[in-house]
Amino acid sequence: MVLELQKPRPIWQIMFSTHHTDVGLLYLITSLAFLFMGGALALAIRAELFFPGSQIIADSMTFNRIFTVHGTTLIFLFIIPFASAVGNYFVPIMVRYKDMAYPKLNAIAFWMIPPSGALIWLGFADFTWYATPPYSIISAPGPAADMWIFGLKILGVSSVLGAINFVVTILKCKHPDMSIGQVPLLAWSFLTSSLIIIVAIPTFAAALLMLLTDRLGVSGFFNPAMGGDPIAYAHLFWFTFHPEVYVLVIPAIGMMYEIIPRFSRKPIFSHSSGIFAFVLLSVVSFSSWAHHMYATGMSFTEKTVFMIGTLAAVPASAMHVFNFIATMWNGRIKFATPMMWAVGGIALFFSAGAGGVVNAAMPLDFQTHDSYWVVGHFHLFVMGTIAFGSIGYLYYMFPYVTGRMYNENMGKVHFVMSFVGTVLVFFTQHVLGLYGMPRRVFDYPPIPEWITMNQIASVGAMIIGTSMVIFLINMIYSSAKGKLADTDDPFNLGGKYYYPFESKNPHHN
Ligand code: HEM
Ligand SMILES: [Cu+2]
Repeated sequence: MVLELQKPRPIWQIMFSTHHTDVGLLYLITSLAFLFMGGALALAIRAELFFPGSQIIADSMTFNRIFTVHGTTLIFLFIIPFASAVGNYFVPIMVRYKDMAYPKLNAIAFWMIPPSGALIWLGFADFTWYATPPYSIISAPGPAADMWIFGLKILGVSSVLGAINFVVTILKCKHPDMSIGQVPLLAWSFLTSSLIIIVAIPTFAAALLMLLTDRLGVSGFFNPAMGGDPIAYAHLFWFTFHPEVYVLVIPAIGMMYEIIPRFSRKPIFSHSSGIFAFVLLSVVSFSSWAHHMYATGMSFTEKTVFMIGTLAAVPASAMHVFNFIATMWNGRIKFATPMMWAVGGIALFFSAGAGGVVNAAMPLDFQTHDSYWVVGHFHLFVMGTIAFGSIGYLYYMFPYVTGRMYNENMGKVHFVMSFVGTVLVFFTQHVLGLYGMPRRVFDYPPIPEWITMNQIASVGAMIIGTSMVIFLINMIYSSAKGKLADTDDPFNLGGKYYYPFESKNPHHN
């Protein structure tokens, strides 16, 4: 295993490197920085909603800016770059190749992220992560809106470049002794999610360009005053972003596939069904985008088709859950920190999926649409599953990357607090939605139930926030001063039962 931080090197050597572990490290540090920045905005939102009326945020425009940048940051600047960090670090090792297929392209893809992050944060746009037209073309203030559009445009290019690199590395550079069916499931997760990116992102790239020319007044694709149609934007947006939610979740599941067998001290129950479920998910991810649009006046037949298309994702997701349970069954499970995060993530994945089925059922969606239910639904996925899998994997890779061990007790406290916090915030938001509270609101009337539930949610968010401080201290302190890890078996699991990282990748530049 490559131990990058064991021999301290000047930071510029890492910054100008194109070696996959260095680029991985850059992705990792950047994504974690954005995790904390986006998380701070979430706390501001929950603090504001603790009481009805205006508390700490001056007006609704500022509120809109905060939650637009919060969502954009956590999805595009934390979750996706975090997955790229793991992919860069481990995919070449897993397929037994010396680096990514195109190392320079890889570094370029990374270096697109800081400028887009700067555009998004300095602009502080206000039109939600969805850039809702016609507001976004007619009256969203520039340059904030234009900066957001450019930021997202660059991020899209970066994702596509990264995805091409993963596909070529896995399919073309894997060791000839290794069949594609033997490639570890984590690498398969990058292969399938990269293929989704390559198919889906160009549509959004086109939509962004149309949005921009609309804003400049030279076209009217989405501008009703010029004969355009805002619903067309919704189709283009969701054609990209419904599949994109699987781009977010698939690598997190891949990470769980590394953790669960290792800490159950058993091989994965079914490698081939894991592959099959990834492939199936990436195909059906395209059959459901219009479930975001039931309320836009589609015909009953169209709605029914998309409802069935959406439900097709359920068995594919369930296959992963069964695979995890069957792997743990009769295993000698060790509940170290990474395992706790992975198992907690699976439990929340299951709960979030159940909520998704409710949304997918078109008649029920008329009740939940644009309410806090939807906020609860997708946060259970993005926080409960994707962030949980990612953070679990971060603890898992920590000794391999730094050569030191994190503090196990702090890791467990971090997990327990985050789990309790996540349940408090996002289950409560589902209920708030059923009580009729609309999403994306700066203020709400003093209805007693609404106040109580908003307060429970805000307290949950504060618990998560506190646990993240513990996490930060643990990571920084342990990477410098933690006790040295036994890099053959840092978690004391005995033997090399399931251990994909045997090879060393030499630096070649
Ligand atoms: C893979 C993990 C998933 C993620 C990350 C995710 C994410 C999201 C997001 C971000 C939204 C809100 C979009 C917005 O309006 O801003 C959403 C809404 C929705 N999701 Fe999911 N989702 C996931 C899985 C599912 C599943 C498995 C189903 C169905 C079985 C589902 C069904 C829906 C539906 C129908 C809506 C629209 C609700 C509405 O606005 O009325 N989702 N999801
Ligand atoms: Cu969707």
